[in-house]
Amino acid sequence: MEEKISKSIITSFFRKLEDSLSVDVAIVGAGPSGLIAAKELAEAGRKVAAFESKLAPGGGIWGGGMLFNEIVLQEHIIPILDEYAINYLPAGDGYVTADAVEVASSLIYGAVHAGVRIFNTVRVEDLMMRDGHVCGVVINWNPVARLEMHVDPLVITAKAVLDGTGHPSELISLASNKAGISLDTPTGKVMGEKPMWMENGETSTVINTKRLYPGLYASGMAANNVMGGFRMGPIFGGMFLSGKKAAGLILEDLDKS
Ligand code: 48F
Repeated sequence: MEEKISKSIITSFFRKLEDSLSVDVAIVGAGPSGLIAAKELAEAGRKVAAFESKLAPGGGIWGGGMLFNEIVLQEHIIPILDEYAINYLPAGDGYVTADAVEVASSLIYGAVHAGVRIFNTVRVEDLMMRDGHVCGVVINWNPVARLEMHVDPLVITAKAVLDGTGHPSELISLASNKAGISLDTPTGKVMGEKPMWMENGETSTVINTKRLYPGLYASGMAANNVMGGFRMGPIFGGMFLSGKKAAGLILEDLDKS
């Protein structure tokens, strides 16, 4: 029996990995914006793999505000909550609250059931580029990176790559520093996140969600960091809308190619 169990896991995992060696879209970071974008893209019939360095996908949702596991959303986000059948309570002044655990698990479930392959504990450590176009991601086990083991990575090719890594915008920073590419920002470089300003941050996250280089897009707090937007704490409407917008932009470009 033990052999059968081990063999089943190995066989299914490698089937999943092998089938994801070449995808339409690689999502880096399974926070709220990445998960929402991933579901939208998969529902549009695209092959999507998401790579999350932590054991649990969900990013900054789980902890709510200061570990009080409730998040706040604007009332106009209710249709998206309904899409996932997420419960919410009115909080007055145009806001609702939702249970952080319910939101995180629903976004994960939504993505996986739309056909997204989520590879957790896998860190994207580099990009692949050809002829002025980002065309893949370089992956390794996150524990390998954390233990500083000298282990070479593997590569996933992708027509589009979405940086949903949150505050550090890891991938785009790397593309800017290492590949020296000029990003579609006012300075051509990563502008850097500004301090807390919830209202402004919420709006700017959506505006800042864009294609920064052929094949390379940013969503959520990564988009804000790249474009110099404000941070906004445990209010999540902007993250949800940013994920939707990123998916739309990627689909538009994929349809053209
Ligand atoms: O930060 P995160 O939740 O992304 P987001 O969609 O949402 C931000 C909010 O959670 C919150 C906020 C709300 O107002 O400000 O912060 O911008 O999730 C980013 C995910 O990316 C993973 C990281 O573990 C987290 O789960 N991640 C970061 N770098 C890498 C990565 C990497 N190099 N490879 C794979 N995953």
